[in-house]
Amino acid sequence: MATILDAILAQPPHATALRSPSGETTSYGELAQRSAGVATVLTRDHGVEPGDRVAMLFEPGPAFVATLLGAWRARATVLVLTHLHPPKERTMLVADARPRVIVCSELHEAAARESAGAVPLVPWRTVHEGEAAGGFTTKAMEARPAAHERALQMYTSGTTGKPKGVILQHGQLEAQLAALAEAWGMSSSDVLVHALPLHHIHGLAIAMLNVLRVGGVVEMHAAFEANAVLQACAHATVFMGVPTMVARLVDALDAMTEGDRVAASAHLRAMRLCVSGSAALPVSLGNRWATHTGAYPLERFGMTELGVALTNPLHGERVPGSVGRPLAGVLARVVDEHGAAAQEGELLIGGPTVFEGYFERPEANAESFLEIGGERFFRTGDTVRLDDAGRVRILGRTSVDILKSAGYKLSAIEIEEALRRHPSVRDAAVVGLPSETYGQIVAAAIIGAEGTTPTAAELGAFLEEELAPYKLPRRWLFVNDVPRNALGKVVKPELVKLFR
Ligand code: MCA
Ligand code: AMP
Repeated sequence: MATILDAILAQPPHATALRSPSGETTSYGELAQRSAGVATVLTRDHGVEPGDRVAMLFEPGPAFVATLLGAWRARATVLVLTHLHPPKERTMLVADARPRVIVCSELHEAAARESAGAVPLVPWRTVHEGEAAGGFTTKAMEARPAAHERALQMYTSGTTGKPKGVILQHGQLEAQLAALAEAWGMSSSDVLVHALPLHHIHGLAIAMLNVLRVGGVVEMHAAFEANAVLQACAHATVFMGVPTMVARLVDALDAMTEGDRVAASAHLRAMRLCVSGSAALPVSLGNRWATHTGAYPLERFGMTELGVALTNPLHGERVPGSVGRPLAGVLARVVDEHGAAAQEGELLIGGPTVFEGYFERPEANAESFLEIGGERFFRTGDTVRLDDAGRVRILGRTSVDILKSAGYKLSAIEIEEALRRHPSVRDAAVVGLPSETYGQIVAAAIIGAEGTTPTAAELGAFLEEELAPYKLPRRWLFVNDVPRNALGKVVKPELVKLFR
């Protein structure tokens, strides 16, 4: 089986792969050349062996993509770090993954150094110097990972305090993107406006690699900015985003003068595909988007562990509030609490797109998979309902401790544990409050330690050092106690009501 790396390296060398919003381009040939340089430096100068993990910290752009492809040419497993994390969180991921090296851009060298511990750094400039020093080794030019080798280790929050490393093999990633390409009609004529973060599978694979795999153009934005994205849509065919981005785009369209809005709407109408995913798209928001663009967004369901598993059709009826049907090759089952087939219950996914397992988490791996009819199924933790036509509607998570805010999956437990590390906090309980724009907003109820009066400003500042900004509570409640059941466990649905 060919891998995504094979597909990208097989694109016509002169064709444009990447474009910056200001119009600088990088060709597939340049990516091939640069990634061979990265592979040479990693293997020759840093002893990276097949199966090693390589971490990377870059801003979006050609060096990011060349490093990803170069690490794959060295047959390493890639861990994408982000500048959005505070040093403590990055350090924790590095400690868990134990990469052989961290490759970093000049911009993020200080941040990478802060999180590296004893792990050697490979600053981007040394890749240039190393390339110049020795040329490319034949080994780096020719090496290719096999389908069963590990491609990515991506961290996702779970029902424990510590994020888990999701291991995706090259074959699994290829199976995910091959099915997507077929369902969404991806081709080398596609131009994607890309403004998603790259440390999650949505931005990295579902959007970016999906387009590069078929020889299209990715316009990479450093961050999401609604007006810049709308401008870029004038010369693009595809946009993919989370519902919060859809909300920001619709707000920006509403705020335009009529002339500007008519022009922006015309560009959006000319695009062939606008996808919303990572969290539920409110139907009212989907309808507002359709009013401006002439089409309801194509909503689909995905997970870090699976890529996209279910989708509405490219052509044909997109049912608001539904995430559609399984992609080709994806096996979907709905089971009740006893594991029996049901119309409503937990969604299980099997087939070649399902990840290998969590990195060094035997217990999580034992709990996460079920065998049905000789087939391995992953327990998604999502409660769903099947309609008579076989379409799936997501009803919510089976655990109240998993939140989705602005498309990011968050663990309430992780945020609570961080809060409890503050000396003025005796106990903390975190819940998600419903929000049209963000899906859920993080809210924290705090029980202060005796003799203290913690404030939101103080706890917010403390948490900024501990957790990514998108995990920080936006609402606070200072209480003597929280609703609990007879066993003393917090009753979170009752706690949510106290924030109203
Ligand atoms: C920002 N704000 C928020 C939140 N985020 N308020 C409440 N909850 C939030 N989560 C507020 C800020 O307080 C601020 O308000 C204003 O919004 C702007 O903040 P800023 O930090 O600039 O926000 P942003 O940078 O514009 O971020 C919004 C975003 C970002 C671009 C939507 O969250 C994002 O990139 N999300 C994508 C996450 C993602 O890629 N998930 C995929 C995971 P004020 O102005 O009042 O100060 S993979 C996955 O889920 C699976 C596989 C799948 O299916 O795809
Ligand atoms: P992540 O771990 O960040 O990959 O998030 C995966 C989770 O996002 C899924 O288990 C769902 O709970 C949620 N999700 C993704 N797409 C959708 C969607 N279209 N509608 C509702 N929830 C979604």
